Amino acid sequence: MSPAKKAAQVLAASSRVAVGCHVNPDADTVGSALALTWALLDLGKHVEPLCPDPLPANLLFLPGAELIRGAPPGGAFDLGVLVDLEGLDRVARLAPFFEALPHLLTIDHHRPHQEVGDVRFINMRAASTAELVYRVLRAMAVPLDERIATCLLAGLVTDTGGFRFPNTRPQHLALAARLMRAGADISRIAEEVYENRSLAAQRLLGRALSGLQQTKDGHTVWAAISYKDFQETGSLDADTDGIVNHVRAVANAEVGLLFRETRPGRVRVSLRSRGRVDVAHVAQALGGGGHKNASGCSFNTSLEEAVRTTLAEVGKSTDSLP
Ligand SMILES: [Mn+2]
Repeated sequence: MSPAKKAAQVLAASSRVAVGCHVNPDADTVGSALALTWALLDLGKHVEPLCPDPLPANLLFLPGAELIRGAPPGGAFDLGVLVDLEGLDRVARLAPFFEALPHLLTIDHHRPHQEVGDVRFINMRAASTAELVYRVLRAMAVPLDERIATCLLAGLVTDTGGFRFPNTRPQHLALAARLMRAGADISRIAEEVYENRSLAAQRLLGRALSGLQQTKDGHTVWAAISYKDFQETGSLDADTDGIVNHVRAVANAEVGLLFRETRPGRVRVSLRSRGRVDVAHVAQALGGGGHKNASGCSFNTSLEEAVRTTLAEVGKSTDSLP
């Protein structure tokens, strides 16, 4: 049986389902969770979508965003579904709740660092979790409507960088067409997600880009945002979303890095590759994880120390490049 059919079977057999999104939620985890929520509600099931963090303002347009709760609900559940996450640590304080459920289904496209769930639908070649959820819904014979299509297309659009990243394949454009025919408005999704930034977030972007630095060989470009930058612009870590893609956009840069000192002594790093360098490999060596072209890790050190350590590890992969 295909993993999509197996997932569909487990969902069909459950009547009370909790769906979990990852910390620092993005459109793929939230869109996937909400598409599943609508489908299961339509089938007459009790569904609770959960997220350990509040949704960023640019995802509140997603149909059903108001249904997402931050705390585990009361009552018994037969099934937990985790979407777009590769380890229980990614649901943070909700982990004990999901771990205690009788069954756990994981639908994801990240390289797993934990075998979470007794039923797993993992496809690392997928560009988004949303397209895997689409396959599960199709296996369940759930009809697409505007709500479900909007949630899935939001995940697909953002995880392919608006169909520009190297993970974009013809099947993604075909799926986007299918979702648009079901009522999803792609230009509204793009506007809501990408052109909804606060003034503080835009000013933070300006600071990050004005401090861009480059290694001597030009392969790696990085920006560092200090705790002071956050304080002086009145912005939050969620406002750094997307900045790393501007960093990588420098001509000939193979790797783009964004360092954020989210609080003194705590640094989070986003790594992006154009495709020749496997940044999942780099992040794993530094205790993090992710995809070949997009990964992350964190440090409990100063900003300078985090930059030095990361550049040394990235150098092992870029030194051999021409
Ligand atoms: Mn994803």
